[in-house]
Amino acid sequence: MPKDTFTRENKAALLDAVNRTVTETAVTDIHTHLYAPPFGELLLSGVDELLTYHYLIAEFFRASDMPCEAFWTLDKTGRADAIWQVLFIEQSPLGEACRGVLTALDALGLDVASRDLAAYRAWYADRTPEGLIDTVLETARLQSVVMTNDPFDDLERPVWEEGYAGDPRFHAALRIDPLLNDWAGSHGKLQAWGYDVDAALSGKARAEVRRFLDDWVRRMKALYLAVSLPPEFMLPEDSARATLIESCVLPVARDHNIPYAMMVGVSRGLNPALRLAGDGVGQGSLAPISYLCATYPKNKFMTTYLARENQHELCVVARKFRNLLPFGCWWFLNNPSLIEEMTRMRIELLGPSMIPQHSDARVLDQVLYKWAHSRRIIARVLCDKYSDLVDTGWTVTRAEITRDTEALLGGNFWRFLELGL
Ligand code: FIX
Ligand code: ZN
Repeated sequence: MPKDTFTRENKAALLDAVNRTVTETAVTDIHTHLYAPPFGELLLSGVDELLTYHYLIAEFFRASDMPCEAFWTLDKTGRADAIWQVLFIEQSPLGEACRGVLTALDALGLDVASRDLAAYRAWYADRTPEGLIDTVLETARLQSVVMTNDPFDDLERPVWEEGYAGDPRFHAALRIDPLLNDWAGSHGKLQAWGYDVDAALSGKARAEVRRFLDDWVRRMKALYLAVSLPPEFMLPEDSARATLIESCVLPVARDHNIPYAMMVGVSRGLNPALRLAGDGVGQGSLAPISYLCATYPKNKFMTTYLARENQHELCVVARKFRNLLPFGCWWFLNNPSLIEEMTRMRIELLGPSMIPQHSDARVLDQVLYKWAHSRRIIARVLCDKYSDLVDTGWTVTRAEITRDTEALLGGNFWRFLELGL
């Protein structure tokens, strides 16, 4: 048997090859909240940002008796100090988001055992943002990341309008939550920007919304259009959101041959006192996704659901529609036990025709932990699946493992973008 062919006789070598390949293959991170250098302070990094991630803020309020209002009066350093003290010193940092901070610091070569927050701050103070980006992307082995780009964001919009030159490592995704989830509040902004729209979404207004979307897809060179949606999201229905999706978003996405991504199941502001940390989850319905895939076969859709309960049905719907690409383990699902369960189920139902993970990183350094942790789990699942395969008498080559892993960690996304329907 050739050296790079694996059978049930050389399983140890097979498992070693899978682990190495998943560890080393470059990733395209298809959904993040990171920004390219020209966006300046919108790109967050450093230990204080890691510690004040909203996942940790939610956990802090469980473990501390500090009133919310008192916490929000602290500056960034004060908040980070409080979180470090309560979540890392007064109890063990067992939760996934806490563990993530430590994985990230360790990956950067910092001494996690020292528990020396001042030393971590001093290390970061010596880095330039550009140097840190290079180090982090190389260490995490990320080929590129997709940003979340919101034309309604007053800090972000001017950077685009002033002629953002682009950075090959950072791609854009046009995010349209205010448009679809708050037409009553957002149509006035379109008017102010020179689009002749009205609250009732007349024929003229729909054409103008299409012009708005078209302008921004072009300006950003957006790889896809995206929105997050509440558990109640439904189609078809008589609502501004439904009209905007069917009459504006889908025609523009089709014209540009780009996917429309829906992230479903977030209950915004479940506990508003926690601000960004106060969002919750609710079980959604797959009916709108089936409806869209069947009714618009010339459109491409990407979908992730926030509720664990929706994951199996999403796989089944994806089996029926090649214009649907399921992706990632979003937010409250981005925990080892749930990533493992979802990745196994997706491989079993869809083979390697999906995107197992995205980072959702809000802080640059987070990709170090999010990808390290997920790579381990993806590798474990693939080891089991290839092992089951060779048990049948099938043989697997190193080149085939590389092909499948590259598809899962980025290739499927790029191929889906190229797909013509
Ligand atoms: O809507 C989103 O893209 C979410 O990922 C965020 O709103 C959320 O706050 C987050 O960071 C989850 O990981
Ligand atoms: Zn996100």
